[in-house]
Amino acid sequence: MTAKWVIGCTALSLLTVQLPACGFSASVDNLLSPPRLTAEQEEIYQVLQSSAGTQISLKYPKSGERLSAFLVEDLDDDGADEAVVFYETGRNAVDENPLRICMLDQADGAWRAISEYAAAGAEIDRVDLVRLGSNPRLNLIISYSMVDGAEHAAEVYHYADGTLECSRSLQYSAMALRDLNQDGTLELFTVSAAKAPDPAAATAYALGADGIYAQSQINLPEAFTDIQRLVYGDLPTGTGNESIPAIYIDGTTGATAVQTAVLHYSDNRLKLDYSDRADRFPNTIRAGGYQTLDIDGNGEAEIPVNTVFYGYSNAAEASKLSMTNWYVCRNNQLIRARSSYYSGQNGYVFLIPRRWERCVTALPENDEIVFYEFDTGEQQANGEPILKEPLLRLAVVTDPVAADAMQSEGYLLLRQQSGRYYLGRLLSGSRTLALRPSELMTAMKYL
Ligand SMILES: [Ca+2]
Ligand SMILES: [Ca+2]
Ligand SMILES: [Ca+2]
Repeated sequence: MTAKWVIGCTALSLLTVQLPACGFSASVDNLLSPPRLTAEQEEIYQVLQSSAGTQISLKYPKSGERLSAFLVEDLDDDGADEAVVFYETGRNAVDENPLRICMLDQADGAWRAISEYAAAGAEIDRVDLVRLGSNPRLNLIISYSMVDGAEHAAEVYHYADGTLECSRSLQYSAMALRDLNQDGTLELFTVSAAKAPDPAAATAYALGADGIYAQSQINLPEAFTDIQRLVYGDLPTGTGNESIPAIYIDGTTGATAVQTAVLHYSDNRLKLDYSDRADRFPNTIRAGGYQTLDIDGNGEAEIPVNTVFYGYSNAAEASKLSMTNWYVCRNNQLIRARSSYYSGQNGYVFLIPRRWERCVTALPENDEIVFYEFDTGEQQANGEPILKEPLLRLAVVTDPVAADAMQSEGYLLLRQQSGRYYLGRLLSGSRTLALRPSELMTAMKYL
């Protein structure tokens, strides 16, 4: 079970963002052996066995805050708890999905099974119990992954008048329960990859007081074949200091590329704020590892796109090091906010100080990245820049002895994280371009 949980959680964090990253609220004991049942769970389990048979095995959600096979809550707000149990039954046919949900209620102090349901997927991704929109009822949202692991489904239930009603069945690639418009109520948000003939689409559901969903769907211009992640951030409207909460969708296009579309939700409607257009440059297309994130910590998300480092635009392809530019969206256009050196392998971003822009470049040297001032007036015959003084060396090592030795040579230890030592050596270079240690500290972002 340990392996399966860990794989499930890793896959979730890579593929989709559904509320907080996977919660390891289960204790170490829980991960090593099936959780011991409480007296109440034991009682419910006995009733389940007499209803569904003894050949059953409990099933546990892979992520989220509710990691138990038992959900015991007051679902209909009548003051008494109901129970929902996830399990597989051993008496199914070969081609039948064995995953089941059993609903139990109490009468005269004893549990009794009310109904059994076939689950809408092979594994339970997560279980949430939330109010949606302005409707006061509690919704039990069970999310599933399919056998292939790529497709997902969710069912929204509520318990009323002694029956568990399903108000929505959804299929999606990424899902979130989030207050998209920041009005104090949650919406259910899904994004589906394109599946011919259907385009990729985003859908928001808010549940009205009358129990009817206000549903808004927009088709996404990109033919996303999968959704990598959902990212949230403020998007300035261009009017004073006003900003709106926006949703950034990093989706897969082509074999390994990623593109980003930006939306927001207001007046019960989704609206598209940015998508790539063939006639505009730059576009958001880049390799899959480059994820949209708030790189400078100002609340607005930035989209990373690669280009070549300053000074190398006329040089041969082989000699070029990638520089990553971080873009924000304004009026359906990308505006560069910052430039950086991005090391996906070592898990860091070095934001290029503004006074280095267009006059400092970077080169790999002996497993380090070295930043040089270059001649902005002339270049070498092969198109490469004429390098002047080095300004900074960045190194990442895993050996503590090596890290110690480098510090005695004058490297600063910038961070120690996940078994890695991040080190930087400031070199005098030109007086106007030399960095202070505090500037180096703030320029480094760790992923
Ligand atoms: Ca109840
Ligand atoms: Ca809301
Ligand atoms: Ca930002």
